[in-house]
Amino acid sequence: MSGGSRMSIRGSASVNSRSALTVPPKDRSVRLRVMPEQSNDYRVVVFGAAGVGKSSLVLRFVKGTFKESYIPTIEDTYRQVISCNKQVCTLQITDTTGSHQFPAMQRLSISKGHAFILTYSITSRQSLEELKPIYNEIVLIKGDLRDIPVMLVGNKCDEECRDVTQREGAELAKSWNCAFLETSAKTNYNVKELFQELLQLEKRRTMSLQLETKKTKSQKRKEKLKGKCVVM
Ligand SMILES: Nc1nc2c(ncn2[C@@H]2O[C@H](COP(=O)(O)OP(=O)(O)OP(=O)(O)O)[C@@H](O)[C@H]2O)c(=O)[nH]1
Ligand SMILES: [Mg+2]
Repeated sequence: MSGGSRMSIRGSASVNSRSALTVPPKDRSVRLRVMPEQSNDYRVVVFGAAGVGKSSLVLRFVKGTFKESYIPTIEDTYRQVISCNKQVCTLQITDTTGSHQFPAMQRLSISKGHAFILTYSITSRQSLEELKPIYNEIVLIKGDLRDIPVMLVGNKCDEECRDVTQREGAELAKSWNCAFLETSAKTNYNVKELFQELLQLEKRRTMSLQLETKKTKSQKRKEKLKGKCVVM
């Protein structure tokens, strides 16, 4: 497929750290400057077998769109501004490939990720099976998952030809000690909830999709003055 070799960056103000690797070797000082570790980034990684709807879920969440066509992904990164501990923070969503051709990329995404969305399609038992090695790899790399938000997601729940029951999904999630939701990127069912719940699972920071930043002193002063103004 023509889109098979695509590697793009989308979303407003999106930056893909991999793109920095293309800087010529003699420009190493520049490379260090363009890829600082952004401590206020919150990195969510979306995993799952090919065609389960990872890109569709992410695009539905980030852009509010849905396409019936299927273009396989290699890796895309999207960025959104959110609130973290009442400060502005960047939610970085990595939409990974469903093909198993890039294990090194998968390991890198796991080690850099703060939270994980493990997606299968409710129309394919095989896609649920394919999540198991990914989950094991996350456990291997991250160790204890108690402090790491993980969400098991059964997508395409608008489809009638179901191959995995809701109960089976919930039971697997229970055995993995993670949260579970069924979603539909097509009908926009539970998509925002998925990201909201994932952020709420983060116990080390207070995360919210809504921007609730602390007001600066000058903002507070302006608001106070506004309240005292009388239209003559
Ligand atoms: N009915 C239905 N179809 C969906 C849904 N989500 C995605 N699809 C369709 O499933 C196909 C694959 O969707 P993608 O989002 O590209 O799947 P993916 O998991 O990103 O696939 P890879 O990038 O190859 O790993 C597309 O034709 C989508 O239109 C959904 O919720 N319901
Ligand atoms: Mg994709």
